[in-house]
Amino acid sequence: MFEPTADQRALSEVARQFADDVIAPHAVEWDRTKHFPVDVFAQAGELGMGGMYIREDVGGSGLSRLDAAIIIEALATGCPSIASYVSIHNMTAWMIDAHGSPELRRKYLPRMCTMASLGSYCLTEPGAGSDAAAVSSTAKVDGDHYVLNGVKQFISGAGASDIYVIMVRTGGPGAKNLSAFVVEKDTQGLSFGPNESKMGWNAQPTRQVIMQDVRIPASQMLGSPGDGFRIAMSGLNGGRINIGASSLGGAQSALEKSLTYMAERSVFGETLNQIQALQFYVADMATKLEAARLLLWRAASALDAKDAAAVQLCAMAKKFATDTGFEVANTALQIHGGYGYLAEYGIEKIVRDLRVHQILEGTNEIMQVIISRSLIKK
Ligand code: FAD
Ligand code: 2MC
Repeated sequence: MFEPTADQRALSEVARQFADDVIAPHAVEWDRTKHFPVDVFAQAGELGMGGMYIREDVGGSGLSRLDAAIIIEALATGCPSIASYVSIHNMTAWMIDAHGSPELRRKYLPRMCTMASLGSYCLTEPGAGSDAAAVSSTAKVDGDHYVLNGVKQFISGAGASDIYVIMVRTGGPGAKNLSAFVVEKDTQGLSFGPNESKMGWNAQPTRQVIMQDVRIPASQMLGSPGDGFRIAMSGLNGGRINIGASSLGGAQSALEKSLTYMAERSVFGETLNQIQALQFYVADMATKLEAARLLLWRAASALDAKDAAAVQLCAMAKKFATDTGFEVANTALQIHGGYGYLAEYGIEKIVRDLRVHQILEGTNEIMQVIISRSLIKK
């Protein structure tokens, strides 16, 4: 629990090497040019990162949530936006693995595990963000098909991804009347909005997913009619751990850059690392990261163990790790002085990327709602 196993250390080293060699050297450029590096995802897929906790019979790696959190943290030292997209892809694939029919699993997962096919998770709508059960997109039965209509907002990877898991309403109001469907990119009636102009996460596109009479076989449904909200939420438990891990990786890299910079930069005749105020900054940064990491590992272990407390632990870990990651990265920017504000140092990009982790996969206020509900039983 407190110490990764030798296997977990090896996974972390492979992911860190990949981040150092393949991602980090290009991260600032990809942010500037809004480049979504599909070829890099294919390389990550070859290393088993496309189906981290997918069963092995369809090409998955069969790892635990704790293993995955360790991998995502290491990957995010290269670029949190890339690592977070890898997490969203894995969440989408896991929903098909856990809730799809044997046919859907065989049809989609082998290519998703190698990241030859990329996945997107489509829950949010213009009128349904935090209140996810307010989804108004619909799927109406038409013989042995369903016809989907509506708009999904803020969909990561949209337009580039091949596979869309979409939650829509198949009955009356409320959480119990949503269903989840797998929709392929080229399905007639499916289209995408323009790539949103964003503060961060520029190495992945964010677009609307628009459904206009999208007709798909009923066999594309995950689980049964009415299971959609539960499926969506169970995907998010692991997603929230990974978003927290991605924040830790970004912040860890900002801390490492700060230590290097402090050894090089001189002020008032001494290097920055001789100044006690800044020494205390890095001491606090490392301490907070370690505390957040332990809570994250605790939550991941609870999810692996199917512990009844896993939902609130995942919410605690998401909030604590994403708040901590942002705070640490922002302090790293301060340590760099004016240079931290320049794009070429790569610090301001980490701050921008980590800011959105406090908003997506459930805002940190919604994490407080989940935690407080578990404390104050209704
Ligand atoms: P709102 O729900 O309108 O919230 C506004 C404010 O009110 C927030 O501060 C919120 O915390 C607060 N609030 C709301 N309800 C409560 C409450 N009960 N108690 C206390 N405070 C409350 N969604 C997907 O489905 N798939 C994706 O791939 C995806 N990717 C994203 C990528 C980016 C870059 C962004 C920005 C968002 C993405 N999202 C995605 C959507 C994201 O999950 C939502 O933005 C988020 O859940 C918040 O919803 P909202 O933006 O509608 O805010
Ligand atoms: N895990 C498993 N089940 C869950 C769950 C979870 N995390 N959260 C809720 N459920 C179940 C819950 O147990 C209940 O089941 P049952 O009817 O059997 O009792 C059912 O779902 C309905 O739950 P609630 O009554 O709690 O539903 P409510 O409408 O009150 O809202 C809330 C729950 C606020 C927690 C949920 O709407 C939420 O998580 N909102 C945030 C939305 C979000 O995270 N969006 C992220 C989009 S993806 C993204 O941003 C990406 C970047 C990919």
